[in-house]
Amino acid sequence: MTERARMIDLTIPVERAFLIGLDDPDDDRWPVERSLAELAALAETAGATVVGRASQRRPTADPVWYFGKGRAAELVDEKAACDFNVLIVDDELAPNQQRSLEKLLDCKVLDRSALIIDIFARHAQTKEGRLQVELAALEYHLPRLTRLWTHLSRTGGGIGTRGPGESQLETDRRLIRDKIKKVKADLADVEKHRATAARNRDRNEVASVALVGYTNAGKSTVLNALADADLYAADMLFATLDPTSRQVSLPNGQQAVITDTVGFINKLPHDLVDAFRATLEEVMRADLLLEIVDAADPDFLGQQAAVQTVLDELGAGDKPRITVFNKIDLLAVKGDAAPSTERAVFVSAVTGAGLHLLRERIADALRGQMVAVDAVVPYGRGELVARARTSGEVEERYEERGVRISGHLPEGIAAELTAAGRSTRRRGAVSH
Ligand SMILES: Nc1nc2c(ncn2[C@@H]2O[C@H](COP(=O)(O)OP(=O)(O)OP(=O)(O)O)[C@@H](O)[C@H]2O)c(=O)[nH]1
Ligand SMILES: [Mg+2]
Repeated sequence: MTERARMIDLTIPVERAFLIGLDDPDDDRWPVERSLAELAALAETAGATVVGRASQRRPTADPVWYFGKGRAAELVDEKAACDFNVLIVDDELAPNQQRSLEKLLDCKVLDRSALIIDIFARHAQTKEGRLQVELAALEYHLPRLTRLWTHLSRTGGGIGTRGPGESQLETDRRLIRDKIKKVKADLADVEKHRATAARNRDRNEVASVALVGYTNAGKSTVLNALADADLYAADMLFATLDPTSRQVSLPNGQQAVITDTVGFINKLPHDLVDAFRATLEEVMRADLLLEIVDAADPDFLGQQAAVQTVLDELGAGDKPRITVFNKIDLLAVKGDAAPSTERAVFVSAVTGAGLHLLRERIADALRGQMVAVDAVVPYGRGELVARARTSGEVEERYEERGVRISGHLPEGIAAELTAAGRSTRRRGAVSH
């Protein structure tokens, strides 16, 4: 059992890492140096020390050696020169590529996906987050069991290592599959509870806004600034994993719930996207997305493309969206050089510049999704009037029959108001 537990523990001790990546001549979006710089940041977040890096110009990976065979062989000399004890590859490796590199270099070989899953495992706080990461780790390791579990078949078979017609490896795979089933069932349980909470929120008719964006773009800092909150924000990758919501007052008096969650990254492992799908989908049900972009990052366009890829994968690529170019305090060109538009706002979450305009744009965008109402609510329904006041943009006038509410509201509460108005009229008609 302890052996098994260790198998799925991705914790990396302090290690001397050497990074390698492909310099794809057809990809001008992510130059290899930038991708390796990001991989170095990931490696350091996971606790490794980066001691060197190398790239080879080729469009696709060699099916056996990742680099070409000759260039891969040179890594042996590089290992001797900088004394690395782990090789980290910038793309997801097939199990056989990983094996051949491990044999060649006689050290551990990790890929980008394993690294990202490791960081997620370190940062997951909630039960749901931990289950999601565990699921991703199990799914990721299932096809790679041959390498990880070799010590179990080291005895080379024999009595007690085989079930009827079943090798040890197959038994191990079955155990992992059983574990996956169990984690999925536990997750489904946790998610059911969250879905109920979400439905209750929907019934409250408070508009919901979700923050999305590349990791470290400043999502948590923006939410802190908008909501005067104190969420964990840090100059590190994947500081936030679990969704956190805060209520924010907009300039028109409307309230909105803004949710911050996990950031995206280039080549985000599919196993993670799948495992986090349920949480992310809840976020994606929001009325509006705020895409936070680190305007001071030289790769912000590539980051936006990576974010778009994940949003498309989640089926949220076309959702109403405001693009928030953050960190303008770090730009050389200050001030109004790039004027904000209806769907793009320039802010600094640190200095507060542009935040008022952002609040107004959020209110405008939410108003665009509301319907016009003009209804008289009976005086006995004060609770409905109070909800209308914070759900949208309305005027209240006190009339003889009740409170006249006119303006714009989300569809659900608008329908309730109209129904309440009608029922008074009906009651009135009967009594006459
Ligand atoms: N100079 C400057 N730094 C900022 C600004 N907004 C955020 N930061 C910094 O950027 C770093 C990342 O901010 P976070 O808010 O943690 O970013 P995030 O998008 O939530 O990141 P993850 O949760 O890790 O995906 C922190 O060090 C922030 O202080 C800004 O407007 N200007
Ligand atoms: Mg964050």
